[in-house]
Amino acid sequence: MKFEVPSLPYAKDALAPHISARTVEIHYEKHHKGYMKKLDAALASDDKRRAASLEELVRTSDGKVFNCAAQVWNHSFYWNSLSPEPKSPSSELMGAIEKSFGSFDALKSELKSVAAGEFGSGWGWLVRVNSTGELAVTSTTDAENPLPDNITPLLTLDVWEHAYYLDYQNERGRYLDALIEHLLDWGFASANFAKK
Ligand code: MN3
Repeated sequence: MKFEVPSLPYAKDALAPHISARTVEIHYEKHHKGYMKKLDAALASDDKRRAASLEELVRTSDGKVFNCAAQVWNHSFYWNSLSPEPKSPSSELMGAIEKSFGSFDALKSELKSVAAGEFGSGWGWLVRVNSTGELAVTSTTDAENPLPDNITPLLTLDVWEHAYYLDYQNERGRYLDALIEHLLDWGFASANFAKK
């Protein structure tokens, strides 16, 4: 298996006080790396799929391999969606935000409402719909992600309970406020938006 979980892009205590070092430690070391271990085990005797890229596996697999590969991909994307020193949107991204949502504040409020409304475990996303070029906010359930739908993810918010329960218990909304107000890195979203 050539896949490895990438290093965190910051120290484990860098997101505090909004996300504690203990949450990052368990989320990254146990959950994120745990999905990679399960993916390794699921592909142990499948040389063909072991040769695929992680993104190819996400796009073409189903069942357990999809679930593990997508959870590895989603978590790497999540860590990069957050930053202790988040940047603002590029002027190109801000233009698209205003076109699709009316204002940056309206987008933030939509992100919170859609991510908070995902019924169980899942993910909130800001995406570009490649067929129209419009931005949209969506949520997905469990390991599902927007990659197989010809949609380009720009940012993600993990709304599995393990992402916030130690810090916020059942209060998903307070966790989402902390992400949206303090940690979402619009510089990362701008770089993803610039990819054609
Ligand atoms: Mn998670």
